[in-house]
Amino acid sequence: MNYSLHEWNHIFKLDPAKEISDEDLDAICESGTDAVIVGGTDGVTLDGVLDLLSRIRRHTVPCALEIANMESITPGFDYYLIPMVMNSTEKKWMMDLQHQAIKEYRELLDWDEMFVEGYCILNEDSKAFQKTKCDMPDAEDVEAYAHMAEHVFHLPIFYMEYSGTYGAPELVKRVKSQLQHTKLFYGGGIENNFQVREMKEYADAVIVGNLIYDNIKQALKTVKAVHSNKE
Ligand code: 1GP
Repeated sequence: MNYSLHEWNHIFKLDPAKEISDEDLDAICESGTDAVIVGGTDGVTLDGVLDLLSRIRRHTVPCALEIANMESITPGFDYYLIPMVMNSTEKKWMMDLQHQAIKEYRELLDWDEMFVEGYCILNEDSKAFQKTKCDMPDAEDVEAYAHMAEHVFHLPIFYMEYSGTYGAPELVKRVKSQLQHTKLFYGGGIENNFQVREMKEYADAVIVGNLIYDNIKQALKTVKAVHSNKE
C-alpha cells in the first residue's frame, strides 16, 4: 500500500450520498487499493461524510476528502483534495469557492495534506458537468488545459473526469504526453479489468466509483488488475 499520493495507482471513490454496507466497505478498505476518496456531487452532507470517515478509519487505508462544499468539510482525513474545474464557464468553480474556503479556514490549513486537482469534466451528461456549467472541450482544448495545469498553475493533479461513462483512451494518452510533473488521474465508467488496465496504461491513477455500488465483486477485482500489471 502506498502512502504518498504521488504513488497512487488505484483509487476507490465513495459517495457519501449513497448507502454502503459495512461488509462492502470493509472489503473496499482491505482490498489493497492505494487510497479511498470520499467525494460526490449532490447530497454531500457533513453527516454523510462523518459516517464514512468513522467507518473507513477502522482500517489503515489512506483516505482523502474531496471537498464538495463548505458544509461538509471536517478534520480527520489524511488528505484534502480541492477541485478546480478548468472547463467550467463560471469562475466560481475555478476560483471563487476555493478563495472563500481559504479566507475562512486559512489558519487551520496544512498545505502538506492538501492537493489541488485541475478538473476537466468530459461527460456532458454527468451531474458534475451540468452543475458546474462546463463547456465540452475538444481534444486540443483538453491538452491545453493539461498544459496549463502543469505550467501555469503548477497543480499536483490533472483529473480527466468522465464520471458515469467510459472515456477515450487515445485522449488520455495524448494528455499524458503533455505532463511531466502533474499527475494524471482518470475517472469514469470503469466496469471491468480490461478498462481499468487500458486507462492505467496512460493515467497515473485510475479512480473507480459507481462500480462499487453496481458490482462490488468486480470493483474489488480492479485493484489486482492494476497492481498485477505494474509488477
Ligand atoms: C467519479 O471519476 C469518478 O468522480 C469515478 O467515476 O463513478 O463513473 O466510476 P465512476
